[in-house]
Amino acid sequence: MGLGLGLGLSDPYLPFERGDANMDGVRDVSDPIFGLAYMFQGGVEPPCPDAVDANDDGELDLSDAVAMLQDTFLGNGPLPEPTGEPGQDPTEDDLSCDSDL
Ligand SMILES: [Ca+2]
Ligand SMILES: [Ca+2]
Ligand SMILES: [Ca+2]
Repeated sequence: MGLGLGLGLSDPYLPFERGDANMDGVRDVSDPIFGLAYMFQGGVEPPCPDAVDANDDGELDLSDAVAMLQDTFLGNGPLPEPTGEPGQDPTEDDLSCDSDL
């Protein structure tokens, strides 16, 4: 761990967009897939677990992937803030943008 490297990677207040599970700046089908892979297949740890918490209930589970899919394909959104552009989580829970779960 070199000093100055990875700046912001473990910042719990990193701005994020809810539902952008893989944090690539785009919300599409790859996000619920990313979330599901992490939750059920031991996939890559999300860079921002809070972004994966699509329904903002403080837990990562199947309902979050469902919420992402409904928002993306059925227009059932919007998801809880922050949406549209990266921001902070307005609600207190156990999730954050810290990469350590
Ligand atoms: Ca994405
Ligand atoms: Ca959730
Ligand atoms: Ca939250």
